[in-house]
Amino acid sequence: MKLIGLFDSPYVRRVAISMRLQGFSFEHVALSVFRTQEEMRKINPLVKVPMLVLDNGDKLVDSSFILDYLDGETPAEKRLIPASGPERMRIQQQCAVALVASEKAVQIVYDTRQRPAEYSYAPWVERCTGQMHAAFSMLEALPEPALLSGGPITQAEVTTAVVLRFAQYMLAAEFPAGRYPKLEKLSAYCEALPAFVQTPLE
Ligand SMILES: N[C@@H](CCC(=O)N[C@@H](CS)C(=O)NCC(=O)O)C(=O)O
Repeated sequence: MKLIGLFDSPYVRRVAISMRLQGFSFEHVALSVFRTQEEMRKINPLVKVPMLVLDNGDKLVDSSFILDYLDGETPAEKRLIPASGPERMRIQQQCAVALVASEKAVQIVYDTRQRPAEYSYAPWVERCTGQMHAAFSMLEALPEPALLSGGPITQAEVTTAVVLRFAQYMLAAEFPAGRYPKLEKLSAYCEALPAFVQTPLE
C-alpha cells in the first residue's frame, strides 16, 4: 500500500500512526498538496490528503473512511474502533470532536498563511479559534483514558493526540503549557510510543 501526503497533515499522520499500530506496512509517498501540487495532481486529482493506494490500485480518500477500511482488514483485537457497541459510539464521538478541532485549526492556518495578508479576515479567524478551543475543551472534560492506566490504545487517543500536536505546532501562541493539562498528559504519553515517534510531524 502507498500512503500519500505529508505527516504535517493531522489526517495523514493519524492514518500512518494507526497503520503502524496495526502492523500494516506501507510506502510513504511524501508529496505536498501545496509545494508539489502538480506531481500530486497526477496521482490524486483531488489534491487532498491522505490518499491510500491499495495494492490492486484502488485509491481511498478521507482519513475516517481509510481508517474504517483498515479496521475491517485487521483482526478484531487490533481494531482501533470496535465494529459495534457502545465503545464504538464513544470512540467515534471523541474522534468527531477532535476532527472539528483539526478542521478549525487547518482553516486558521489556511486563512492566515495561504491567503495574502490583506485577504485574511479576522472575524473568521476569531470564530474558528473559538470553535477550535470549544472542541479541545470538550476533549479536556472527558474522563482520563484507560490507555493511561494500562488499557489499550484506540482511535480516540490516536486522533486526539495527533490533533493536539498539530494545533500546538501550527498555532503555538494558542497553546501555552497547562491550558489543556489532561490532553497534554495524553499527548506526552502517545508521542513517546514508537508508532508516533516513527511518524514525526516535522
Ligand atoms: N476530511 C478529510 C480532510 C483532509 C484534509 O483537509 N487534508 C488537507 C491537509 S491537512 C488537504 O488536503 N488540504 C488541501 C486542500 O484542502 O485543498 C480527511 O479526514 O481526510
